[in-house]
Amino acid sequence: MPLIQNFIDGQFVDGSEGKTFEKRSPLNNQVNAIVAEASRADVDRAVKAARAALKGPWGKLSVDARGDLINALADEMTRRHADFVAAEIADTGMPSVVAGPMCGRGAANFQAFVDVVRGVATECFETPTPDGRGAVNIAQRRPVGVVGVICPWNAPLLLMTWKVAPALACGATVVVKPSEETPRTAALLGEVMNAVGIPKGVYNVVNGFGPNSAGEFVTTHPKVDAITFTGETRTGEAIMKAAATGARPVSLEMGGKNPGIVFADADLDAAIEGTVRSAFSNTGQVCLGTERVFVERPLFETFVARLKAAAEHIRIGPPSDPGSRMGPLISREHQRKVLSYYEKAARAGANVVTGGGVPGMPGDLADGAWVQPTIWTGLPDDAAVCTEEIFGPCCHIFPFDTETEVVERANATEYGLSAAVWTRDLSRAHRVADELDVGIVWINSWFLRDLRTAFGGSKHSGIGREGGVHSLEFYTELKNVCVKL
Ligand code: NAD
Ligand code: 6OD
Repeated sequence: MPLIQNFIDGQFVDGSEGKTFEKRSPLNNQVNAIVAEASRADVDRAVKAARAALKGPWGKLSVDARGDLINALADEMTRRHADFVAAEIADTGMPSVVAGPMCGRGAANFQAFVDVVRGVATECFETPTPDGRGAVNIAQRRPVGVVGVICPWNAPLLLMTWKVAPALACGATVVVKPSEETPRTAALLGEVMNAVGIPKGVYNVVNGFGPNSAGEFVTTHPKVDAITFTGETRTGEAIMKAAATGARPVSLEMGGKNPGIVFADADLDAAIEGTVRSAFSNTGQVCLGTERVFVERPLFETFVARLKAAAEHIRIGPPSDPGSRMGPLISREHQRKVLSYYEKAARAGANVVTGGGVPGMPGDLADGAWVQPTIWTGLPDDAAVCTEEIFGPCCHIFPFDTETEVVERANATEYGLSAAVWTRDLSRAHRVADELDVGIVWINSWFLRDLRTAFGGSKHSGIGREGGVHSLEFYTELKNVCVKL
């Protein structure tokens, strides 16, 4: 049975209290790894190592030298792509068509932020002085310090490196707490860090859970200078409270209940293909997913029939089946949550267009966390399945009649992460995009990413923006140096 250890100060280590926990495969619910749980003392050691690295060789590297090392890391990740994919699949049960591109984003994240940091200009003002000689003000960007990185399980390597890459490119150091469900790729990245010579202490990984475990130990540690988090809104609120002690900055990327809006003039094939992805990709475990789909009335029946056919065409299966396009949910616990919404929808009187249960799976797969892709119609906007984030492969489709009405209904949620708008009328697309209370709007596309753009949510979906130069606002602090000439 593989043992997944913590990675502290460049070394793989067990928890100092000898505690471990089991990691189960979502495919069949069998234990497939033992994970060493970090104690408060281990987290303290990781934070001290990260702080020493800040002051040590890492802190002394020029931006270019640091960039060269990080690019070497990205190259080594690319060389070991298959190992990362295998690790991600072992933790999540994703088909390789899902895990492959997600893991590719690991290396891409590092390369993108090296480019950003190398290319960024610094602010400079010439200031008049009474003696006429003047002064210049130069804004220096200093690394924010030791960053606590708290990660979710739905796209483990992608989302972890989305934070670690800009932190390192900016010269900061990190203590990462991967999700208890997905410890493997964070550990593997430690191996790659050592292989390319990233100094010890720059990247640390501590395993465990949230409250009274590694998550809480990281976020309450007084020598963690900033905390970046991706996960549920409720967890983000707890982390923000922890960060209040010491007035430390937080960056929070949280939940969503995102709308897809399909106007009758949309390219129907593109809208169907995009909505299949936005509702069912990664078994619906994507924060940007569209669990609420609004379709203009003249297109409604056709759209529902086409999406039903497409959902029923998705091949569900284990990663060993090369034709599989949808894996299980992350765990039996998450399966219970998603199925509870499937039951709530049925009880509330939804029309179950397709799915609504568990697919029949052969052999020991029957014990896995499988659910059917599911589509509902007929519920009011305020039904629980239409307002609460389910994080499963499901969506409710509503008809709408006017642009004003659909914008109002799309905005009637506590979340504000993203939206997808499908129309051939670009003036309308711009008007609607302007009116939506979200951080990201895709027009005639979904999850089309450019890593230089601002990424984050409004309302309960997040605080702050990461991506491109926006990440620098979080991972660095400006120091103004005024030079009298
Ligand atoms: P989660 O909030 O349950 O857990 C996230 C991480 O926080 C885990 O590592 C967990 O151990 C840790 N944690 C839990 N309680 C903690 C505490 N009190 N203190 C410190 N750490 C704590 O989220 P999840 O279930 O892993 O991920 C799914 C959620 O993430 C969904 O809501 C999804 O929308 C959201 N998400 C958002 C984005 C985004 O970019 N906005 C991206 C991906 C996922
Ligand atoms: O693409 C990204 O950078 C990103 N943060 C994606 C988030 C996906 C959520 O599941």
